[in-house]
Amino acid sequence: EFEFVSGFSAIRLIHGTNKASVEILLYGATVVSWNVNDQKILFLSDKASFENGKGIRGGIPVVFPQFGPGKLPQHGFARTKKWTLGDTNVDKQTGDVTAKFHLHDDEDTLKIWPFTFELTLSITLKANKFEQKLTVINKDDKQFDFTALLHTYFTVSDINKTKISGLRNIDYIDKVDNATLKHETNEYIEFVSETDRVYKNGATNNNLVTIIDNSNQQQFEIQIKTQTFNDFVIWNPWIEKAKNSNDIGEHNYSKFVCVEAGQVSKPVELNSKQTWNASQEISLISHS
Ligand code: TA6
Repeated sequence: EFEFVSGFSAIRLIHGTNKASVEILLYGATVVSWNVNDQKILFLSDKASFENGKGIRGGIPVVFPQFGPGKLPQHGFARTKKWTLGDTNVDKQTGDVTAKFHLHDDEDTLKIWPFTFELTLSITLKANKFEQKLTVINKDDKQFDFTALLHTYFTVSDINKTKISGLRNIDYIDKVDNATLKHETNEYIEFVSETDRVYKNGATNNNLVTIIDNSNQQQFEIQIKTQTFNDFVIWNPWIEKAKNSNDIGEHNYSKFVCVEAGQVSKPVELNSKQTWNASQEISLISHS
């Protein structure tokens, strides 16, 4: 079923099984929560700012058409625009709930990025899974290039006890070491300091990245499967940067890890009138 929250500024999808729910703001089509059996899978900072002009600190902001800094505002404009709600659907057999969100060019986007386009973010909530499919349509009569990413913040009990698997033997750009290109030799990525890496084509080799939260007996695994998003960004700002950030704070640094499916190491070149699709499917494997 569906519920509108705070005067239509957000929509909640509710599944009949596992008390599963997802809440999505029209602002950025940002998913701000995904809960299964009262467990909060996504991190949302208690200092997150919901004011216009900023991405939300937590949940899943959509990065488009530019990842990181550059000509456009950091991480592009999709995460700070108001999207519209399109079709919604409940599958009568499975109870799976889908909602679609749309964004297209307007006066403001054309000023900084001179192309006509349409984005659709389709979100499906299943009993213990959650899917996001991003569609980009080039409506212009010329080609445009873009990068795109789902900037997913996962809750962990303690970053010091969190491990990520599935990225072994993949080259990555280490953004905290002068963007040096390195090769991942470890089975598990662990966190001991600020981490900001772009695993290139991480998804084509393996197609499955797992987050293992090992704290206090509480063990759960989250699996991320992707299509077309060929890169994975892994980020934790660590203590100092969290402390100096207005919307994170020192108390939050250990409570999340960003594992971000995207296409960022090589921009997509999309011809006039062409469509590009990419998706992630996140599964909750076990929890206690
Ligand atoms: O995806 C990682 C990253 O690009 C980091 O470099 C870090 O800056 C983070 O995103 C957050 O960016 P934001 O603009 O939301 O502060």
